[in-house]
Amino acid sequence: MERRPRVKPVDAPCLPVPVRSRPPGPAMPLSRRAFLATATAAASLPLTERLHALRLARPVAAGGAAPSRPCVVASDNGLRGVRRAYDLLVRGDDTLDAAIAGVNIQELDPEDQSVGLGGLPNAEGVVQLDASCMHGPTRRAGAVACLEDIATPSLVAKAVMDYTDHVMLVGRDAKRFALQMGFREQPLLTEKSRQDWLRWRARLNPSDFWLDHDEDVEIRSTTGTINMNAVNAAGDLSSVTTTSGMAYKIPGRVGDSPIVGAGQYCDNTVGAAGSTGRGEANIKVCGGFLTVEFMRQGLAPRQAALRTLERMLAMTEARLLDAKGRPRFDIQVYALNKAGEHGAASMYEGSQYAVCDAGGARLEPCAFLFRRSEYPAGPVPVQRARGR
Ligand code: SD4
Repeated sequence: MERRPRVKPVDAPCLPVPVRSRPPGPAMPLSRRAFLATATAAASLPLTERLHALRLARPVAAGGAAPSRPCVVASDNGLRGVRRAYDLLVRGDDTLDAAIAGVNIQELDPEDQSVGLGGLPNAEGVVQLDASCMHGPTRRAGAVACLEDIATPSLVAKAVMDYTDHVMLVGRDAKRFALQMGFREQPLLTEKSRQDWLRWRARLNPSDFWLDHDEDVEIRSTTGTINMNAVNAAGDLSSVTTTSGMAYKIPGRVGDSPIVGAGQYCDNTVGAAGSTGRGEANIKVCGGFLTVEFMRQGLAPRQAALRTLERMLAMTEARLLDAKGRPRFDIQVYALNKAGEHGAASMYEGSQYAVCDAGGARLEPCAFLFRRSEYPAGPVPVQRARGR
């Protein structure tokens, strides 16, 4: 007998939300003399301390106006999702239900190649999904990793949370659990993602037996992921992150997204945070947890996100840094506190995040540690296991 999912998946993608044209937030007031003094003093410091000093001096756009609740914050691909989640919060829905309904839009969108249906596959052409969630009011968490053939891993993660005494299920047993809970099995590899994978494979090694096609020079290997954090009018919080992970990853690889405390974290007394980008960098600093802890210590969400990035940088292995200590990857951290203040930061300039509050759904700029022009130039060096 086929059972209906006890957790109702959302299957109707929303229409895109128009981006409100909005002037960037006010720059931090800082005189030229003060900036130069800070920069000069900072020059003699070790890299991370120098970044810290410059970060305080650098006039980045402020992360939003006066805080208001409800508020929903997400990675930039969550612009439609934050609007949906916000609307659900306004009508009184639970914060985790609202956030998951928000990320379901990307999970079920075959055009988003970083999440759920249509996600780019692993090196063997198999789509393996990761997700985790946390419910602030009840202090519960759920996660799945390496889940195949189920388009909404966020809902499966919630089902783990709702119906088991465990926090995480993985691989084929996670799928078996999902099927038992009534989730529908479906092929997740779209024709577009399959073609991208075939091109990637053909160009892996010039001397293998797969022929390269000259017109196929552009290899799409970028990933996206969606993290969403929500606070309602009463100050209750929840968080969720869902992804197909790094494109063409080694089969079985699990990123940060399904790791509670890394890909996302929520403490109902403080706030919620999550991350997108190179998961390996985030796992090593437990970035979601760390960001919430920084907020607990009194940092504003944007400052907390920047601090977490500094820790990621400090924990980066030498092979991923250029001669000037700049990382060869990007990563973003998103943060929301109980008051409805929000902010986000990225290793490199140019990222945005989605937010929806009383001011509507919009994209805001992320703070950053490095200018885009500082991204290490030239070919990525051969990665060697030894010697670094
Ligand atoms: C992962 N953090 O699996 C994810 C991937 C990602 O933008 O967010 N890419 O490591």
